[in-house]
Amino acid sequence: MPTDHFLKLPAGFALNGEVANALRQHTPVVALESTVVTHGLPHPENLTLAQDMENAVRKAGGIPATIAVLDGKIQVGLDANQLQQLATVSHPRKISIRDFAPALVQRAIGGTTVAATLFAAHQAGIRVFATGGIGGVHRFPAYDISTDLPLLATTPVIVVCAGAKAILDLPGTLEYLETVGVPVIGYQTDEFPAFYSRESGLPVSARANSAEEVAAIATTHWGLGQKSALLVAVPPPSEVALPRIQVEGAIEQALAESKEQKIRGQAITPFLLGRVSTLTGKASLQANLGLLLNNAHVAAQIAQRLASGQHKLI
Ligand code: PSU
Ligand code: MN
Repeated sequence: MPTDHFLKLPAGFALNGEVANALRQHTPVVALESTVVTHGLPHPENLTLAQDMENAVRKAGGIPATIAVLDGKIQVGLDANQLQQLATVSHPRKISIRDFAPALVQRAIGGTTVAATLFAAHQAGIRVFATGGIGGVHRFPAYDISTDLPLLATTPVIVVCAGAKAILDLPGTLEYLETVGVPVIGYQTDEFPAFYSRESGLPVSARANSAEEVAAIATTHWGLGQKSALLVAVPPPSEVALPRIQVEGAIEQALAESKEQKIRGQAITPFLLGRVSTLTGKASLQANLGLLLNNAHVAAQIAQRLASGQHKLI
């Protein structure tokens, strides 16, 4: 057991006191992504969502660790002021793993992507992470593959999501995850969800029916000596989920606009998600908020089982 592993964090990290205590005492900790706060949601929904996600983790008996870059450090766990600063700053950076060092040196403020949050969570010894949807293989251009995927291949953390962002090439994204050996676990489902929608027509690699089963599969996977993440795909709650056909029209239009405006690189995901959100109106915002909260709740339950060891070891 890496008892004081987190005390050896490199100088570029700042570990929140409450999170440090939780890790020391083996209280369940759930890492939370922050690009959704800086680039994914409008203000003030971004701040209330971040606070609600933290509360959802606490209600389920866990300690939240929202990860972001502020004050020249990779912050693992934010206090109320830091969260507010992150949610209101103008021109925040979108920070993936290669963007950390420049952002620290230049004392920039930024939200961390799934890849960057995974990296930081693992460095701090956190084993469960909740997000909305992972990045993946883009539909266009197809060579645009999110750093989220190679990081999932090499980082032993449970990532709880509602699948991959619906704007992506979902079959291509699942093929990549198969190639690099990341288990894709459907949470009480056999189908990979499509972020806003419960259905995609695509299968997961295994199904788990409870938090306990996820914890057992993760412990067994890592116990074999495997180093990858486990992707836990949770369908968005029925009350907020949108039919896939309704979202697809908006995605097609957003994609056409992105081609026309030659949007590329880091900017494409926020652009497409922003356009889909505008085109589908309040319904997609409600779906996005609902699935994020649900994922935080499920992640906390998994972290609880993992921390208590209340699962069968194979
Ligand atoms: N939510 C948004 N916009 C984003 C993201 C989330 O509304 O840009 C981030 C996620 O953090 C995800 C990342 O990890 O987009 C993937 O972006 P890219 O395709 O540039 O790797
Ligand atoms: Mn990209």
